[in-house]
Amino acid sequence: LRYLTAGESHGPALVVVVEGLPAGLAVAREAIDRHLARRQQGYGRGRRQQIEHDHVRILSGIRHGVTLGTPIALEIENRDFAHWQEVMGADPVAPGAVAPRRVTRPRPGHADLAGGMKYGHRDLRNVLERASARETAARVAAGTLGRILLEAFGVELAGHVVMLAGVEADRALLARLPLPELARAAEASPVRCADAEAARRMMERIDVLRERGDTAGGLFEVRAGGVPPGLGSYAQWDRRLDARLAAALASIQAVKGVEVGDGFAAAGLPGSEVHDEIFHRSAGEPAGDEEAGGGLPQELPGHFAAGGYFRATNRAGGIEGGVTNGEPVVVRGAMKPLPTLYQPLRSVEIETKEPFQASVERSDACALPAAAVVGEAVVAWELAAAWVEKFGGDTLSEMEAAFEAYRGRLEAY
Ligand code: EPS
Repeated sequence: LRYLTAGESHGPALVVVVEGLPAGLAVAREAIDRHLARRQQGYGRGRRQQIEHDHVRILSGIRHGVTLGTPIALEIENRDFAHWQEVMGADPVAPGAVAPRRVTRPRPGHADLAGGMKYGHRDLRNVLERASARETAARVAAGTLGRILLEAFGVELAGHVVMLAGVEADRALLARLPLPELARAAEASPVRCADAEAARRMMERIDVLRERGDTAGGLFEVRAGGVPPGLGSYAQWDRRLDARLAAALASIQAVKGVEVGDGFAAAGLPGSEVHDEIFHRSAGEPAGDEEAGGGLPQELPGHFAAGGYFRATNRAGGIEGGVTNGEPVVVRGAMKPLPTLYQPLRSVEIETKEPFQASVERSDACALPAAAVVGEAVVAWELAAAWVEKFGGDTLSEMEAAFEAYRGRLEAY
């Protein structure tokens, strides 16, 4: 399974080509549009989101609502292009003419200067147009296709915000929520945080920062439930699923850190407090209260039931040795505060080499809720890719047969 995106932020459109999905998978255009719309929401977004109303146009690979097994090409129009035709047009400009809206002032924290040096661009617009997080719309479209495949097998996903600009959600509270409830509560929150009290304080924090011309980052988490054991592999470094998820999350614009399971917190604890003990249902019925009456602890919500093995904790985030273990996959991305600040930062003009103070015309004060939706999409994609590798097949029914055979094997294990 693979995909490539193309498109500039203020160009005519974003496009994505997806290859490797089986034939026979029902895909509704509305499902892709729904996730595109979710990505555009979130408290702290700027004026650009009032211009864009992302919709997907399916150019190939899907006919009458069903995948053909051939490359799927999707297009998302940039409505803002209407105002940028002269700036972003593909045709040559008159000799000697200066491109309109030329950028020669690299913004700290953006790709501008490093990208200009790398490609020899004297107009930094050539860098920023592609480096922009607008590109994540295309990734949500692709990720939704992966998600639709996973959902056909009962896998559920939820992306949500756990910390915003230092305001922490109650993690113990969130950990107790079953995945559908977590997803519902996050969906209802303008900052995509399922802890309503923390969400209120997060919005206040965004208001304060925006007032100061500043920006907010934070931590988002993606959980996937109903994931069978055995996706990914310890056999080779580039097949380890945690490594692939980490790369996918780190590839999201402005993400500077990734955690799998308890991640950085686990590094400071003794091993006895970190590793998830293994139980088997044959030892008795789950009593729910191990301390009081002995018996077995409770299975975790989102656990993949096959074969009777389970854990009572999930500090590993559902992955051991680069392989899923049947517990929910839990990963986190740390997003830096967006570098496009109304409050100026010092930089250097690339023609004159003179210092200037970088500031902007429009920006998002916070895009963390959107990053949680993009996180869901890239996690769905990596899980779907591992799924296709394990269960193979050119058609969905071949894949279903392979999955059922595997499930039977797990029951007997
Ligand atoms: C972005 C800057 C802003 C964001 C944009 C990403 O765009 P503009 O410069 O046009 O105001 O709104 O995000 C999107 C357009 C989007 O759909 O997410 C950047 O520099 O990364």
